[in-house]
Amino acid sequence: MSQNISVPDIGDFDSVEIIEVLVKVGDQVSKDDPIVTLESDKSSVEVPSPIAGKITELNIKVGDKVSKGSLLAKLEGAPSSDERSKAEKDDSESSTEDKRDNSESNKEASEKRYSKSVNIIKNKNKIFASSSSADGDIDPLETNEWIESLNAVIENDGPSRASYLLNKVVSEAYTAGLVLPDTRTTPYINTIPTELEAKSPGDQNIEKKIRAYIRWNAAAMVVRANKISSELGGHIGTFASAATLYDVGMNHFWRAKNKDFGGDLIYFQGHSAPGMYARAFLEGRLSDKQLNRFRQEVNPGGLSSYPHPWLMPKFWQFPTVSMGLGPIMGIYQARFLKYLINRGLLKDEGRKIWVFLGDGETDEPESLGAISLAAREKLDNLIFVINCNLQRLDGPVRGNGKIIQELEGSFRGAGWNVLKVIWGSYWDPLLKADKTGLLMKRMNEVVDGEYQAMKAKGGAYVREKFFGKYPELKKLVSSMTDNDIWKLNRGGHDPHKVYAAYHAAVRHQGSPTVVIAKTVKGYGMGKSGESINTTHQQKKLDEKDLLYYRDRFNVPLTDEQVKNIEYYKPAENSEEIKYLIERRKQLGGFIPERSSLAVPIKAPPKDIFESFMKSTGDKEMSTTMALVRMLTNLLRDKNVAPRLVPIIPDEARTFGMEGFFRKIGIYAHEGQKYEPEDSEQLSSYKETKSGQVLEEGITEAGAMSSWIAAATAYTNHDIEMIPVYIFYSMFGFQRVGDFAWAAGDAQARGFLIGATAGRTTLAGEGLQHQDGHSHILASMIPNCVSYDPTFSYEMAVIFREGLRRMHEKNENVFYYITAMNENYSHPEKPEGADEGILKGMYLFKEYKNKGKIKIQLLGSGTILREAIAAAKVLSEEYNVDSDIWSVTSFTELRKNGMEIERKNLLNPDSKKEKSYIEKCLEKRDGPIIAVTDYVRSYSDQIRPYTDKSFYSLGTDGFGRSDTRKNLRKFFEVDKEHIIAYTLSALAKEQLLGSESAEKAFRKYNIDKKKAFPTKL
Ligand SMILES: Cc1ncc(C[n+]2csc(CCOP(=O)(O)OP(=O)(O)O)c2C)c(N)n1
Ligand SMILES: [Mg+2]
Repeated sequence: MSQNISVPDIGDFDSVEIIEVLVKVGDQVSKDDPIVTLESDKSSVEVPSPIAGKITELNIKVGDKVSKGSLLAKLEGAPSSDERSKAEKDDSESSTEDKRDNSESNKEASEKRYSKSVNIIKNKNKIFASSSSADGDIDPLETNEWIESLNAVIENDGPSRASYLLNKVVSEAYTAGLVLPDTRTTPYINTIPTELEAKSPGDQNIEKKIRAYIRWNAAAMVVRANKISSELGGHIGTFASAATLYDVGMNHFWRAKNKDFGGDLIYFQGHSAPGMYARAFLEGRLSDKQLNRFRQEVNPGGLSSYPHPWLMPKFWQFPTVSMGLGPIMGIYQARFLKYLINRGLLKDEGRKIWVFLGDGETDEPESLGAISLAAREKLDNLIFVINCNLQRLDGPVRGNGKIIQELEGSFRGAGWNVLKVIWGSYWDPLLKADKTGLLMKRMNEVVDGEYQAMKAKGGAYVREKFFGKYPELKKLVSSMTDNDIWKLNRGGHDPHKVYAAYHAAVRHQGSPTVVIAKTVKGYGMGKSGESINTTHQQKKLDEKDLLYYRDRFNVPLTDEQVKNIEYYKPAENSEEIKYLIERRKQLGGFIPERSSLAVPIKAPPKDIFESFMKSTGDKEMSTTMALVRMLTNLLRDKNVAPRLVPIIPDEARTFGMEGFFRKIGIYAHEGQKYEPEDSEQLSSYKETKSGQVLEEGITEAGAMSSWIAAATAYTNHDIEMIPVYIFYSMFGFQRVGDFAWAAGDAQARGFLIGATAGRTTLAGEGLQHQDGHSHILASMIPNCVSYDPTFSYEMAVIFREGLRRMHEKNENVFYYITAMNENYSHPEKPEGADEGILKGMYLFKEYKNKGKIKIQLLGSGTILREAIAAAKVLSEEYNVDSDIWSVTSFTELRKNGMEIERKNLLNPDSKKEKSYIEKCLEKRDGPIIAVTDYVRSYSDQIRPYTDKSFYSLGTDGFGRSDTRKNLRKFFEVDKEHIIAYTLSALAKEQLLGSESAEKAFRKYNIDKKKAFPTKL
């Protein structure tokens, strides 16, 4: 059967150019294989073959203009149902590359999941034994009848029938116009009723001892460090409050990565790090010498203050101490894990992402900002544990309210499974004995400020202030001593309650879970720091405090040993150590541990980039378009294609990337449940479960978190991925700078693209868009390699090298490249320019016509083109010759300059080594004029590394909307200003009289009275 391949609906474009013909007569093509690439002035898009078959006729050639319906080719063939799409093929090929043994059968893999048995709600005889008049009940008998009816339904027809009836009744009530009470929150009690708690199989006695030793060693480590110097700091109170939350996970839930299993991923709360070191010490992974080096990292072997993979690359996985970043990065990590599974790149092993955060940390917008996404994406591989010790650094988190209730409302509202762990087991008999409901009422009415004070002030205070409010409650505890009352524990310190919550959390399906646990900050620290406002910064414990701490947790150390702040570690063959090691063995190994089994990606063939090395002739395009075309080409390479992760926060059309929607699909875990409005079009909005594009919506923080997840997949999932996050205008580094820093710490590998960059290049948008400083921000991150290319061949050389360094050679750097939306023609790559492009500068053009006067003209990005134009005028009209340097990276030049200068200073007797800038410029005459579309400090970076006079022009000041021409005039980086300022600089250098400059100022109407742009 012969079939025509015609141009489908390409949206608003007519008469677009064919820039590539990707098949020839006789070629066998699969369905969706690209036939030609079309390019409008804004974007390029491939036309796929509608069916599989053999090309029998080609009706077009490169350069032809086509419109909707134009005949492109004919082919012989028929659609074949078993034909797998190219993407699918690539996916399966790449997943077999994974070094980890993936041959395991699905059955075995599924055994590594937690058993699916959910907590079946058992029948309860009574929900409330009797109702109370204290809560305004005007007819307790009637209330009881309702409750008994409900109990009868639960008993006879089961909980789901009871839920159904309740829902029905509630719906009826809404229809009748009743205003029902707010149900975002549940009573201030544990979510899991006592009788439904899963029981821990662990040996509680041994676990208690282990926990005590870990607590002790963590505190001892901080106190010891501060004996060395109080500069060193550290925290005791946070881990003291969280020890049980971590210990239960370590002993029973968190499965390590090993050759058979990918491992659960745990985001530890940053300043609870001492606890993780203390456990690793008992596990034999860290020595006492290393503990003694807590926060003394300058010499090798120290332990980092917080989780920093850069500093402890074999230990820490996630940098979490900048509050708020851990939670959102954890959410997107869970989402990215599902993405890898849904794309067929990883098998589903039921791995979990656990994220620990403080209650104060939830103040950060990033902490809660993506919780609705987590629910929407049904991330049941995600578990948050919020340690609600009711305090942050300065004082109570919600003194006048209840943080646990507030969080419950937010998470429930967002669609999470919420498990509150508020009260410990000692409260169980009291709650059971509370026939009036008053205890729960009291629990509900006390605010966090009071709860905190109670734990600071002792049992008598609690009796008086908490139970004393109602005579019935006072009576309830009348047989208890003050000490008994003091022992009434909080849920987060009760291993039974914590176990039950984690057990339920890992089995929950369909939505993420948050465990909200109530604890005491500085638990066990007594007068020196338990539940007091200054707990957070307590890093010194005196002898008395230490003895108290030892006694409180029964740590078997003599007074003398306590005074010496000795660590405690039982013998290797003690039951505690054997137990601890055995537990971890059962769970597959130690946590945290950072490793990578990822296989490097084979570099794509050179020809993928070859077309960009040639001149575009009259054809104009932007560097953004060139990059998008490069990515399109890379999607044809079988090694690279499946690993590319294009990430865009709602700006694909801005960058001309809409062609990716149809070609590789937008990732959507539920596929596409609707027919898109533009389904007939070539670039229609295609959402699919195996989609490759991460279309994030308007969240730069989310997009950056996705990028970090993908950029560290080589270690967290043992698969090398190539994330390319293209952000819009200044909403890149400026918005997500802290994430970019964390990415450096995490040793991310991938591309960040600052698109429509440059203060005057993104013309119309104005002050809060035009980016004139992202390169400065990027330059501060030690392992970020950044470039501001002008021409498509520069972009190609840089991008290719990025792929090679990061994904083939596995260097732990990431690339930041700015791309512009200004269309212009691109010249051919000058012979031998590659090295200079990568090092930061190369000679683009020389004027040596007639002039005796010479300048070194350095430019980057679009403003290089203004410099090129200025050079021509300077040469032709003013007899000033120039060497024009394309500076692809002032930042890379500076790095080299700094390093060489230091080397020379360290070796005063040796022959002076030359920096790359010096090598380029040493034999060249004249002062340097450097021009960029960025603030002057960008080009000023290299000032110290050259002896030449240096003048920089840049775009300091607030941007504003106007045309490019007017903006460049305003910021004084246009051709005319470059000419005039160059002539003036030459006058200052006494290489030329001042008349030329004055003439130019007049000729170009340069207003000398205009204020400096930063003041306008
Ligand atoms: C972005 C950021 N701001 C400030 C800090 C400094 N800081 C460290 S811990 C802390 C208080 C933490 O309180 P919470 O989250 O309740 O944790 P807790 O120690 O109580 O468990 C602050 C403000 C930080 N680490 N990160
Ligand atoms: Mg707190």
